[in-house]
Amino acid sequence: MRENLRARLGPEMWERLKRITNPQVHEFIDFFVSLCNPERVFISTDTDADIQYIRESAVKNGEEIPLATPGHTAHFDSYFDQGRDKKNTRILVPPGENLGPFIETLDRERGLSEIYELLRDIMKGREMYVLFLCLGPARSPFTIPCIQITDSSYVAHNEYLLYRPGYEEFIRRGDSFTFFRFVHAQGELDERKTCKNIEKRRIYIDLEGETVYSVNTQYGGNSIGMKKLAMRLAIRRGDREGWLTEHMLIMGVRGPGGRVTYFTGAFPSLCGKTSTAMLEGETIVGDDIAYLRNIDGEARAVNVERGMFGIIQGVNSVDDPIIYKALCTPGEVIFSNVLITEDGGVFWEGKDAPMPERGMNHSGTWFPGKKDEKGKEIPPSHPNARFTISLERLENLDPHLNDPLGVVVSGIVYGGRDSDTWPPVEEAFDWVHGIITKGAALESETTAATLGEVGVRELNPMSNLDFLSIPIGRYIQNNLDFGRTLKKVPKIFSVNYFLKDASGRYLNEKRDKRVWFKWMERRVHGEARAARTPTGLIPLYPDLKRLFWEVLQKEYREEDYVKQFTLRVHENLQKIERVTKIYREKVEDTPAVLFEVLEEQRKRLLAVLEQYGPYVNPFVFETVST
Ligand code: SPV
Ligand code: MN
Repeated sequence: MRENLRARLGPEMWERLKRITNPQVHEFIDFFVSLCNPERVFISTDTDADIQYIRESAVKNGEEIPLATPGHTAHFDSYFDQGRDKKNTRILVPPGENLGPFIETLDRERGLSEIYELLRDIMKGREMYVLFLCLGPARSPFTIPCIQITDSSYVAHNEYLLYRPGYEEFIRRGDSFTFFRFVHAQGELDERKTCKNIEKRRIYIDLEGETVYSVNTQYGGNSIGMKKLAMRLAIRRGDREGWLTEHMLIMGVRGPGGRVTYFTGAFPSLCGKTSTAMLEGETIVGDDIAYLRNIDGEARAVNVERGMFGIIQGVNSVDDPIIYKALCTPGEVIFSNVLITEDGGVFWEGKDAPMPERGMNHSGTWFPGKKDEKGKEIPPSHPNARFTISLERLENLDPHLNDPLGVVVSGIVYGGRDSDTWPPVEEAFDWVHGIITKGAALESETTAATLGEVGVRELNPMSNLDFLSIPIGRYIQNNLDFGRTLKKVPKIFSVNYFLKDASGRYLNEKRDKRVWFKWMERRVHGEARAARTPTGLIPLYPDLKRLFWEVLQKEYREEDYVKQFTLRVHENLQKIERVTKIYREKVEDTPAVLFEVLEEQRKRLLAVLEQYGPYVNPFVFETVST
C-alpha cells in the first residue's frame, strides 16, 4: 500500500482508487500527486454525481462561464493559445532514434527532466482531477484504457463529453494491463482564467512510457489528452500490433433500397471533415479519429470518441441544421473562444444572427472594429473557436457508434484544400494507387487549426502528418500493408470541395458533396460506371446528372461537368513533382513503390498532354464499368 498516496487522497478518494487493483495505476497517480502537489485530489468514478461535480467546478473556478441557455457554458483560451502548438509539441526519443524532419522530437531524458521541472508544485492550492476513460467502445478489441490527470475542470468536462467512461473497465481488467497516461496542468492563470505562461507551453509525448505531458496551455487540441495527444501513442501501438490510427471521420451512406455503406474520410483540420460526416440524409459515426483493424479479413473502424469538438465558424441553420439545433437548444454544450453577448447568448462568425454591438471574446471586451496590437481587426469569434457536444445530441447519429466491432469500411476518402488540381471526386485504380496518389500525396493549405501562417500549401499525408509518431515512410508502408491483408479491400477515393476556376470562383456548391458520396456508394457496389483518366476513375456525366436531380433536385449542366472534371494536366504534373521531391529529399524511408506509382502516373499524364494538351475535356476518356 502506498501510505503517502493514501494520506494525500483521504479516506473517501482512497476507497475509490483502491477498487482498481493494477499497481501501475497507483504508482502513476502517486508519482504525479507528489510531483504536482495539489491541495486536493478528485478520483472520478464516472457517476452522474461525479460528472456533475466536474461541471460545477468548471463554473465555480471560472474556467467556464454559464450562459443563459441551460446546459451551455463558454470557455476562453489565452489570446495566444488558440490552436495546436506544433512547435512545442515534441515526441521524446531515446538517443539515436530519428523520426525524420517532419516530426518534432526532443531527447527523452532532456524532455522528461524539463517537463518534471515545469510540473513541480504546479497544482499547489488547486484540485487535481483523475479520470479513467476509454478510447473506443467498451469491451471491444479496439478499447484502450486511459488515465487523464488534469487540474483543469474544463479539460475534465470536455473529456466526459468526448470519451467513454473507464472506471469500471479499470476495475474489471484486474492487476495487470497497459493504459495510456495523460498529465495536464494549465499552470498559472490570469484574471480571465486563461494561461499566463504561454512561452512555457510544452506538449511532450513519451512513447516509451505511453504518457503525454501538457503544460501551460488550455486549447483543447493541446490539452485534452484523449484527443490528438493519444493519437501519437495509438499510432505507435498500432505500428507494433498491425492496426491503423487515422485522422478520419466515419459515416454511413445510404444507397438504393435503404442499403447503408460505411466510409471513412481523412481531411486536414478545417477542410470539411465534420460537414462531410454530417451530410444530410446520412448518418455519423465519428468526425475526427478512427482506429482501423483487420477483423476476419474485413476493414473495421470505430470512432474512438463519442462527442464532437467541432469548429463553430460558419455553422448556420441552413448548412448545418442538426448541429445548429444542438447549439441553440438547452443541453450540454461547451463553447470555446466564441463571443459571449450581454444577454448571456453566444455569437460566432457565420451564425445566421445579427452581429452584436458588444460582448466578451478571447481578446476580452469586444466591439466591432476592435484591433489587436498589430492593428489587425479582431473578429467576434476566433476562426478556430469550437463547441463540444455529445454525439447523442445529433439526430443523425448512426446506430453503430458503440458497436464493439465497429463498422465495415467499404470506402476511404481523402480530401484537402486544393484550389487547382484534383477533380471534385475520383476513384483510385486500386489500394496501392489510392494510398500513394491520394493518401500519401494529399496536400492542403494551412488553416487556423494550428498556430502560424494560413493558406500555405503543404504536404499532409493522409491528413495525419501532425499526429505521426513513427517515420512517414513507415506509416505509409503500414497503410499499404493493411490493404494487402484484407479479403475485402475498400475502394479509395479523393474529393475536392475547394476547386476553383481561373478567376478564383469555387466550381461547386457546398451541398454538391452529397452527390459525390452517392456516386462513391454506387461505385462500391458496382452500380455506376466511370471514365478512366490518367489520375483515376471519374463519374460519367449522365450518372451525375441523374444523381444531382435525385439528391438535390438540381439541374446539373454539361458545361459544369466539363469545368469540374476537366483534367488539369500541368497542375497534376506539378503536384507529382512537388510531392516526389519532398519524398525523395526529405523522407529517408519512403517505400520504393511510391516513386514507381507516381512515375507511372506522370507518364500517363505526359501521354495525354501530348495528345490533348494541358486541359482535357473529360468526355475523351474511355468508359469502364467497374
Ligand atoms: C483538429 O485540429 O484536427 C481538430 C481539433 O480536430 S484539435 O483538437 O485541435 O486537434
Ligand atoms: Mn482533427
